[in-house]
Amino acid sequence: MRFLHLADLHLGSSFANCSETTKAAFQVKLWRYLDELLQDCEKRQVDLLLLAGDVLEPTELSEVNLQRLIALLQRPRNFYIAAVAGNHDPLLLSSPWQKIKARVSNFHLFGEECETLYFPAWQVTVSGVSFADFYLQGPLIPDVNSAKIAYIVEKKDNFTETPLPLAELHKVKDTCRQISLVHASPCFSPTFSRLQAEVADDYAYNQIGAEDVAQAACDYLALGHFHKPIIADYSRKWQANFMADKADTVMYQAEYKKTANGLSLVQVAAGDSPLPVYGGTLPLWPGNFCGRNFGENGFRGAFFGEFQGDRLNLQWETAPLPCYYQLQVELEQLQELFAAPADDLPPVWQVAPFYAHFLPPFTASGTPAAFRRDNIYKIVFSGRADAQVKEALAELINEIKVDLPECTIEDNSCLQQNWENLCRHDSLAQRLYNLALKKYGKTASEQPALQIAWQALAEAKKKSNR
Ligand SMILES: [Mn+2]
Repeated sequence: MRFLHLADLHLGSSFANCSETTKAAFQVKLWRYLDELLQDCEKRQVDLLLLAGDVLEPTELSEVNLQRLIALLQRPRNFYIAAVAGNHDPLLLSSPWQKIKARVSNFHLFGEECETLYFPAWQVTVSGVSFADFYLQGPLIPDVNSAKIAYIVEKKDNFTETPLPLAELHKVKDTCRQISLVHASPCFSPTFSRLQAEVADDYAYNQIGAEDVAQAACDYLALGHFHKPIIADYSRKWQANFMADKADTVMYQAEYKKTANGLSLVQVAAGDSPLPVYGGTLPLWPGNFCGRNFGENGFRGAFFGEFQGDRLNLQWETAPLPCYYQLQVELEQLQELFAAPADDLPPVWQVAPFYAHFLPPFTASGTPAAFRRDNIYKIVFSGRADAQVKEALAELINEIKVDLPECTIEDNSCLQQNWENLCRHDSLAQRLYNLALKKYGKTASEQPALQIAWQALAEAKKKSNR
C-alpha cells in the first residue's frame, strides 16, 4: 500500500518578499505542480493521499481557484484521498471544504469527532479528526480506539464507503497497519516543550508530546501544522542529515512486529540517524508544501511511504518549486574574494559557486538545493570591513541587483574605523573617547572604550535619520 503524506498547502495564500509578477508566476507554478502531482500519484500507483490539514487558506482562496481545485480532485483516479481540516481551514459552515466534500468522490473529509476508515484490501486503517474551530487545545491524536464512527472502504470500480460497527472495527484493527491523521503542534523537546506552548499562544493548536504519541494506537502518525519538515524531537543531527543528504532517497526502512501492544518498530534498516519512534508510532510533519516568505526558508515537499509486508519504506520528496532562501554573509567570509583586484571578481551571475561561498552558516536551517534563478533570495551582509572592502561590497550588491532583481539585500555591515587615527584629531570622536575614558577608566584599553562611544554615536545618528 503506497501513500503520499502532504500538509499545509495553504492554497490561496499569497507569496511575500517579491514583485507582483513573481508572486503571480509562483501561483502558476504551484497550481501546475499540484496538477502534475495528482497525475503522478496515478502513475506511481499511490493508493492513498493523506492531507494533514491547512490545505486551504479560506480567507484568500478565490472562487476561481476553489473551482480549479475541485476540478483537479474530480478527475477520475484510482487513489483515495483522506483529509483533515487544520486551524486555518477549520470545519466551519462557511468553509470551502463543504463544497469540496459535496462534489468530490473517492474522498473523505474527517469530522470533528474521531473517525476510522478501514480498508480491507490493504489491511490498513486511517483514523482522523478535523479542527472544528481555529483553536484546539489538545492533545488529541485520533486512533482506532478513540474512534466514535467507523467506515469500511472497499474498492471495486470506485471506492465505496459504508458504516462499520465499532465492534467490527475492533475485531480487525490488530491485523492492520494503522495510520492517524491530524493537525498538531509538536511539544517534544526543551525547544518545543508544553510549558513553552502554554506561554506562547502560537503553539495553542493541539499540542502533542512524546507521551501522547506513545499512547496512540498507530504506526504512522501523519501530521500537519509545523512548517518545517521535521521529526518529533526536532533532532538537529537528524535535521542536518536530512537536509544535506537524505533528500530524495529512501531514508527509512522499519520493520514492525506484532506485540501485545500492537505493532512496534523493531528494526531500522536504512538511514544513519534512526527516526524517533514513540511506543511503535512514527510521528512526522512534512512541513508546508512550499514556502511563502523568508520565515519559511528552504526546500519543501512530502513524504512518500509504502507498507510492504512488515516494512514501512519512507522517502522524502522535494517539491520542484521555487524556494525562499535567506543567506547570512559575514564580511570576513568575503575577504578572500575582495582581496582580488576588482576586475578579477568572479562574475556574480555564475551564482551557484558564488552562493556556495555563503552556504556554511546557512546549513542550520537547510542547505539550498542547486541554485535556481526562480528561487527567492535574501542576502544579509554583516560584520566589519575597511573602506576598500566596503566599496567592493557596494559594487557586488549592485551586480547582484542587476542579476537577481528580486533578491532582497540587507547591508548591515559597518565600516571598520581606524581608531588610532580618529583619536589623534580634535574631533567629535575624540570628545566621545574622552567621555568614554572617564566612564570606563584608564585601565580599560583605549580602543574598546572609543568603540563603545562610537557605536553609541552611530546608533544616535541612525535614530535621527529615521
Ligand atoms: Mn496550521
